[in-house]
Amino acid sequence: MSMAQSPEPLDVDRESTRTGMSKTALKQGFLDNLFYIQGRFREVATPHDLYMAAAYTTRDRILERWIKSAQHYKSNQSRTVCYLSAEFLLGPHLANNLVNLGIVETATEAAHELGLDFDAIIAEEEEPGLGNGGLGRLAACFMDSLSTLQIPSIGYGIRYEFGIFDQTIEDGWQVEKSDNWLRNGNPWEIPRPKIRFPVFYGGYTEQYRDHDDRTRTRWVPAQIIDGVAYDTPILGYGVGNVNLLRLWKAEASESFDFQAFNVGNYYGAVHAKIEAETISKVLYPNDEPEAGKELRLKQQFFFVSCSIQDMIRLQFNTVGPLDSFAEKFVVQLNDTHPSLAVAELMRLLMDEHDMDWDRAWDITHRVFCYTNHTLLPEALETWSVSLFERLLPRHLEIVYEINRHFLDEVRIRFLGDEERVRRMSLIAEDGERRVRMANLAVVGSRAVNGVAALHSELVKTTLFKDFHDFWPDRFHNVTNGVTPRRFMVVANPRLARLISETCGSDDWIRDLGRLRDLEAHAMDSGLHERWHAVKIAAKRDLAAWLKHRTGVLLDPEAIFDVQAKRIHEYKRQHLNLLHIIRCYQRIKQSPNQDMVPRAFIFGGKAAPGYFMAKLIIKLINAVAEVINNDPQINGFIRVVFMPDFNVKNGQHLYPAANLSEQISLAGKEASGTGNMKFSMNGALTIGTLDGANVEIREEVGKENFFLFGMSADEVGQHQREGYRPWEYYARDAELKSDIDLINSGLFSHGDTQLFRPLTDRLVNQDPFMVLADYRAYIACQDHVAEAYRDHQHWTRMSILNVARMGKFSSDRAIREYAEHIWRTEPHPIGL
Ligand code: Z2T
Repeated sequence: MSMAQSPEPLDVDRESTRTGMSKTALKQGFLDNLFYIQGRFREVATPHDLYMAAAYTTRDRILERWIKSAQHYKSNQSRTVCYLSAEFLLGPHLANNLVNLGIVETATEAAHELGLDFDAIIAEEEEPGLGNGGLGRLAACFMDSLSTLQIPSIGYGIRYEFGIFDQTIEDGWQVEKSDNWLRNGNPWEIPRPKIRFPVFYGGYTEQYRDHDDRTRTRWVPAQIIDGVAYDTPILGYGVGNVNLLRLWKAEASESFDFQAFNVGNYYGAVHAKIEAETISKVLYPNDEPEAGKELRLKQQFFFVSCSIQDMIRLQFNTVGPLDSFAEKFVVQLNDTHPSLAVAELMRLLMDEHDMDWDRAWDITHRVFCYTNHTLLPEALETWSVSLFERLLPRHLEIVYEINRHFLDEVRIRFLGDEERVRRMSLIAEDGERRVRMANLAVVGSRAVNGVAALHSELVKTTLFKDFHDFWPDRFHNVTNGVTPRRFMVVANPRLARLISETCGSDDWIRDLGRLRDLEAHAMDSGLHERWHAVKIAAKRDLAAWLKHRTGVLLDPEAIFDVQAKRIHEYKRQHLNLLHIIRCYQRIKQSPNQDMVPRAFIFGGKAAPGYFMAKLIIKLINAVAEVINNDPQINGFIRVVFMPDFNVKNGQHLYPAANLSEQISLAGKEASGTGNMKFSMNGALTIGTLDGANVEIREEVGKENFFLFGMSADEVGQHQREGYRPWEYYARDAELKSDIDLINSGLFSHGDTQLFRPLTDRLVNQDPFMVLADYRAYIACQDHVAEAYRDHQHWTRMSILNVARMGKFSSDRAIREYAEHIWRTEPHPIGL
């Protein structure tokens, strides 16, 4: 960490071109960076050169605040939140940093005076897609809010060389292309080659006697890999605080390399380098664990070990002795991916820093907190004991020892209840023995939370019922939130401006509850007109974007009905499809009926190995092709699949949506966060009582939310009574004809077999009860269409949705974590 003083301006020019916020300073800074870093003149610069110069000019202004923050945190020995996450789905930095610096207008004017197209410069940025979906994006929103709330924090993760794949659609199928996001350089990161830690793998453990004749354990690894820090500054909105996102890149250990050279094995040394670097090479593109992938376990241990070693280094650099480690640091585990941290901290405290078990455990279990993100049983991580032992022999010993202490406690409390002991054990013993990472995380943590009220209840009553019986006070809820900076101000500047003008202030950007001020104007016809105009403008922009990318032309007057999220059966994109097919059949049967035009828009990636999800994408595109080209439909309904849904593309989608599809089977979506992003941008929701939908509906009012379908309780009941989807198929003639139409080959050039795996699964198994909710969904969609006819009323509902979304700011979520879980205080850095 830099010990330097905040840079004193050497002279006026330097001050103004590196840190000045005036238009002149920005222009000069930009031209200097273009010349001295990019080696370009204005006349020969490529669009990418211009983007890089803009990025450096912005970064210059952040760095000064960063050094100030680091110095303040250090000298105050501030309690620090460490957010450990295998994923950070950041999205593009430039526009977001300009908003947080408060210089969007000045920068835009500066660019125009230089004759540059600023929007084009911003669009040049390749986004760091270091995450799959909600979980990774949540981590990014939390980083923004931690800085904005001035809470000292470090995000720790992996600097994947390849992030989530780029999706293209070829012949209707998803095709994955590798995401070479670092190809043209990354101006936002600062490599820290001297912040480097060794990470051990494999080998064996042995006992030895130390100087005090105590028995100690030594881990003799078979492989050592170095983790090198790459830092990205995360600036808060309108504050001087800059926190750190520290991502680890794997490199061959210098000492290992040297050994290979000594025996003359040059090729061996180079090979070791290549193998070492594979550890941070690529993000696993699944939203649930891929069974038994050794490299994935290596990745998890890699970033966990580097991060904990770094925290111990910081402890020595700031506070001193390790006894106060749990006062200096709190670690939030983002799902179980980093839960090896529990065993790794124990190992480092005992084996490297001389602590006995009890002292080490006392610290460890006060440091960690764990967030659960799913109830889906197939998404709970376990690792086979044999793989675990081969890779992390010392950690297996520690896990066993934690388990022994823990199960002794369980046995004392629940005498003779060996069935319970078996369920709560860190080791699953049915079949091949496996380490249960969720149980490790719960046992090793001081607090456990779910991500929406319903989900946190289900965590207590189903998933972790035994643990809740045992430690009721350990369980919490923190409903997710999203950052209004990126998802309102950056994504939807027109709406942001209208809100600020209507409320007479932009305070809502840091205090989202202030959106309530809009309610006073919800009946104001002047506002209605402007609100509608803002939405139409966003719809035109999106339509142009989609026309350019897909060739499909949408009517901006139509209802923009959007479902954008990972493709998964539990999210039920196929339920949406059945409604589209119903609309299609209705028009075919009575072509002259008066119906509200709709544009059905989908976006989302399927895990490359998830066959059924990929088939759903193919079916969306197949249905689109038929409907969009049927002259009888005549554009009344249109279907389009937005390729490569990611943060950047999502920013085009949220502002343009009229209707947000949140139609998962109740009890399956832990929270959802897209639901919040849409509603904040004035879309109405059609949704089930699942995840955060429940709370969104409570906030916006049930009259402003289109609810349908079974509740989580009803789902459970229905399943216990025996669910027979084929009976729905047999009894509901329209449902039957919609499914039969898929099987007819109409959407597949006569191929009656292509979609059989999907339709057979619906009729015979239907694990996510699409057929049970079909009728209610169709009826609810009919209400939506009727409601849309009354433009005044719809606009009023849209305004009220935005006005009542204050709760769903990630600032509120972070405040709850800080107060109830972390017990951290803000440390303001002045401007
Ligand atoms: C993920 O994005 C989510 C849960 C996971 O469980 C894994 C991934 Cl990659 C292991 C999502 C949830 O599905 C979603 O409901 C939630 O809003 C989001 O995490 C953030 O909590």
